[in-house]
Amino acid sequence: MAVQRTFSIIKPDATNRNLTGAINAVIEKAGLRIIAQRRIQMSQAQAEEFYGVHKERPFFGELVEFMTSAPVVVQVLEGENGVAAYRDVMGATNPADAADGTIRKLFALSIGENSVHGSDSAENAEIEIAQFFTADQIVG
Ligand code: YYY
Ligand code: MG
Repeated sequence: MAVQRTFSIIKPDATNRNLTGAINAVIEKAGLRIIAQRRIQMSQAQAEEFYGVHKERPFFGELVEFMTSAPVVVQVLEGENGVAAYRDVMGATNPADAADGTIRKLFALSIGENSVHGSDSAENAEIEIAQFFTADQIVG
């Protein structure tokens, strides 16, 4: 597997608790490089577009409300097998199922307030990165 980029969001439950640096330390310890990063207030339209795949799910309204409730940190990460590597260090969606040492086990509050997003495929990583970053903002 080659070096690959993935898209990450540090979510409102984590920024509210001042955990950006602590989460970045776990990311970097896992061997992933943070090659772009910006703190933003996500708009309703941005959150609806970003999570569009989930729009028919019962939790969609709450998810959009949560993602727009406080600032988030959007990031591009790069590393060997980056998409899978970040999913591994994030841990399971529900922190109750997340392995020891993962970001969600360490920091997540619930299945909804689960501290981080990470792309689930290389194709989605490209789409998600392009929603928040231009090529010149990513310095690998
Ligand atoms: O990729 P990942 O974040 O691990 O989970 P997804 O299945 O893509 O769901 C996106 C997001 O939606 C999840 O991080 C929390 C929220 N969510 C929820 O609130 N309740 C669920 N039963 C499933 C997902
Ligand atoms: Mg997902």
